[in-house]
Amino acid sequence: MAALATFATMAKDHEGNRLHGRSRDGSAGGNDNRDGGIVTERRTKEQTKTKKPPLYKCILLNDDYTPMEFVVEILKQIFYKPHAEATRIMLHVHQNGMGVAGVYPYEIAETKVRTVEELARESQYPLKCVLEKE
Ligand code: TYC
Repeated sequence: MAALATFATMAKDHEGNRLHGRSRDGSAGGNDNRDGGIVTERRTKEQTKTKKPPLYKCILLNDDYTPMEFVVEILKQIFYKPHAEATRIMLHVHQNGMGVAGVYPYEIAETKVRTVEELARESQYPLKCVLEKE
């Protein structure tokens, strides 16, 4: 019995986290009670392998032809901005030449840029949207 307890104490999981022998309920995370009453529990915090992806700003550019209402609709429908914020961003772009519509991981940002320019082209507006790494 002592030998079994020692084994449980020394056991490591596939990430090298030490598993610890225990004889209580098993309510804590990472437990496995298939071992005749010995319950194991992680002592160390589980390592997170996922890194945050680099983020990219979708920047709307001003032009003289795209209607303000069209830009507001783009901000609402593609960038999920509420009406008041969409209007504020549109006016910022109109007055300052450019402005951030949203910030996303690369593939999402790239897809939004394509969608914006596709919708603009369909309506024959010159609206441009570009990416900038944060
Ligand atoms: N400047 C445009 C106008 O006066 C409006 C506009 C705003 C266009 C933002 C593009 O990204 C833009 N109709």
